[in-house]
Amino acid sequence: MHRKYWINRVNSIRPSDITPEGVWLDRRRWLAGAAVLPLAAAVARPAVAAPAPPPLAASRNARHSVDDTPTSWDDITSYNNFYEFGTDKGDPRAHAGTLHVRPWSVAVSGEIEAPGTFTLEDLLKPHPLEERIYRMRCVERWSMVIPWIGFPLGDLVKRLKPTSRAKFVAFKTLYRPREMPGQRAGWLAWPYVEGLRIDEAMHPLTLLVVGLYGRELPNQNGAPLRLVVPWKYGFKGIKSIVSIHFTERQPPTSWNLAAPDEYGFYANVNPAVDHPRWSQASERRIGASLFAATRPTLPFNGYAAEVASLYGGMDLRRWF
Ligand SMILES: Nc1nc2c(c(=O)[nH]1)N[C@H]1C(S)=C(S)[C@@H](COP(=O)(O)O)O[C@H]1N2
Ligand SMILES: [Mo]
Repeated sequence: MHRKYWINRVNSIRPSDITPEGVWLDRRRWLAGAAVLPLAAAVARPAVAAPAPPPLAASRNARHSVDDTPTSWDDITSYNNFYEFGTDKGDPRAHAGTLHVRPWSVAVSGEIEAPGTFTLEDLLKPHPLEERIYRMRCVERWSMVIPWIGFPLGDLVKRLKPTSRAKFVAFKTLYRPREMPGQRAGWLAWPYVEGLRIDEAMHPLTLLVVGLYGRELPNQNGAPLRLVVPWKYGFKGIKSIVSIHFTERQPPTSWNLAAPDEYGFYANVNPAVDHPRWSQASERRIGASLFAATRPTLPFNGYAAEVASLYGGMDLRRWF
């Protein structure tokens, strides 16, 4: 893949410089980044949580919903990973109010019949929205249960008519450092990029998401459009998407570029494959009572019956 096309600014950072997804902070880098954040927030608007977004109607798809108790709205919208707004879990809610999510457009390019640019409205128009309650598992070993609103990515892929050379789909987040203070720090090479194999993108569980809990997506959760792949670690779920690119070759992904020994392209949830620095055998369910919080990690995050066949012949002990 042509890195230049995807990455505006490549940083020569070592894995030890990278913040969570479990890693320690390089103190100088952190201080530099921390100085940027309050300043940006003060200039743009005070760092207070935005009001809840407008309601968004969608009927529940029970067949694709789990029975686990959903995590609270407060937890889902205040404990976030969105490094464009900072590396602390509370930073996205505090700072993402500065992001303008309208107007919004999405470029579709590469191996498809008619490359071009859609307004968000035109992109969404043909697709009926549904609610699906999915498990969500971060590689940092916490999990949630989230009532998303969206539609299958596969329906959009079909509509875009990929050529026979389209083997992968690559996604890009907005690059707008004026509104995304984290992009003025070197935590990752911006913009954030992610990708799926085309059969993963076509799988009926893979969602493009525009809302949660009966409302439009809060900025901190990736407004106005994000990806959700429930059997993979959360970092695959790229937020605030502005580009969808079809390609013959496996595209670069942000966390793999930052720490190739730690974060793979496939990143399927797997209790048997440990992260180099910690076990993935168990997880902590955010908001659950002390006794119920720690639970075993499920293969493919509990979606093995639906997705394991995608990986026939692959060595699941590797997550690269
Ligand atoms: N653009 C972008 N997308 C991103 C991230 C990010 O930092 N930037 N973090 C990822 C990670 S590590 C996780 S766990 C999920 C968190 O989604 P949530 O905050 O809605 O729970 O978003 C993913 N998508
Ligand atoms: Mo994550």
